[in-house]
Amino acid sequence: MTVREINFDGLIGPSHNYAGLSLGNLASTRNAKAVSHPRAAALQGIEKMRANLQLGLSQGIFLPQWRPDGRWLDSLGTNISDAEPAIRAAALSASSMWAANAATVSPAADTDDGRTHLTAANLVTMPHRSHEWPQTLAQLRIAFSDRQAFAVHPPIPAPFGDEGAANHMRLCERHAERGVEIFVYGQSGGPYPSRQHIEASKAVARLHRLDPARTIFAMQSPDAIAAGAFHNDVVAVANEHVLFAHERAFADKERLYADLRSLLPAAQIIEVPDHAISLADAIQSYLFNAQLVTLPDGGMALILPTEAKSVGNVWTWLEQMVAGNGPIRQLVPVDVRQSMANGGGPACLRLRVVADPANVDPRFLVHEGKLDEIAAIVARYWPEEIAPDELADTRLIAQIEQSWLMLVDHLQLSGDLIP
Ligand code: SUG
Repeated sequence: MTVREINFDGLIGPSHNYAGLSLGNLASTRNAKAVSHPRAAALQGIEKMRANLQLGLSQGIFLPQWRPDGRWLDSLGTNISDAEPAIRAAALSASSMWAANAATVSPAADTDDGRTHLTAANLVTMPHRSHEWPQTLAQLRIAFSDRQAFAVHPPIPAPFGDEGAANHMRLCERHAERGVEIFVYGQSGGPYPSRQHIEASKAVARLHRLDPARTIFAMQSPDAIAAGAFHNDVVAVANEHVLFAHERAFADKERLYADLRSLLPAAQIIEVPDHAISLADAIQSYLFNAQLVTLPDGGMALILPTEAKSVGNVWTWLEQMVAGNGPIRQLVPVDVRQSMANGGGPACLRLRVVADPANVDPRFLVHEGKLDEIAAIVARYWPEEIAPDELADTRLIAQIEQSWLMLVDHLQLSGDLIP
């Protein structure tokens, strides 16, 4: 049995567009009504997966969702041509690409019944994301259908907002060993909503049968939310024994760091001081929205957006860090600009699952050859661009639907996923 970390990336769907739907997500607001490039977006995501494979990491995939979401529109008593523009855009959103918001995952080593638990996130705060969970849950139930290895839970009921792994960190000595799980929740965020509620975080921890003595609930700093950190993973990331975070990420960092160190003495906290990189620069560059991964040789790499190279002195700081004697040894910039323009960096695009790949439905695992096939489908069918006033165009809708069907059919998932 080889338990390892598998990164499941959300493939960017053919309806990817910039509708400015996420209040508090500065990139989404800034790029509202820009022309999007779904084909280039998906190919960028595929290249990121390829780069991960080349680093020797295990890679999985989640499929885009069926859009427009006719069921959701139906439940609102409307349809894609009659819906108001905001509802239409929400029904067409490709936001399930940000797989870090698909679910919260607790690996088997942390749970009382020795199974890996996954809870689909309800994403109730943002209307365009609130209808993601049924299709997410359907995919999780197929990918992790082995009931001896996995327990897949439906979402926490509203009104308790849950945004999944983006507000959850796990520290341990090695992935397969028992860890400490940290749930980060928000309480206030100035003009912006806090999307993760403590009631939801506590419910997930209970459902996952975690040891309360090894579970931490930490409040996100209201300053961070107000500055645009709508999820904790915009200002902090953890991997094995390393926590890499901005100084102003948490409401009470001293307490969090002390609790973590007492539960995991090996923990190494790399804090970026505000005077070195301001919260604003951290959020603009998304340096923390990185995949912090352990490479096969045991060193760690930070897979981060190319934007981190061009904001303030972020890159210089990072280069000094990797030149030092710390655990992070390598910087790997990746171009995910199409996703970044909606506030989604490399870490948003993936869900980490620590498990034995042999227990996962192989249709959700990828290798180079399969990525080539998926890229060919994307290149052939995905729309090249979408302008905001095209969202009601029946030809575009037909193209989006056909693209999805071609992909799902190719991956032999049509029998399971056709809505
Ligand atoms: O929920 N953007 C997403 C970005 C999610 C990033 N995920 C993590 N940080 N883990 C969001 O705000 C923008 C959609 C639009 O405006 O069209 C959007 O939903």
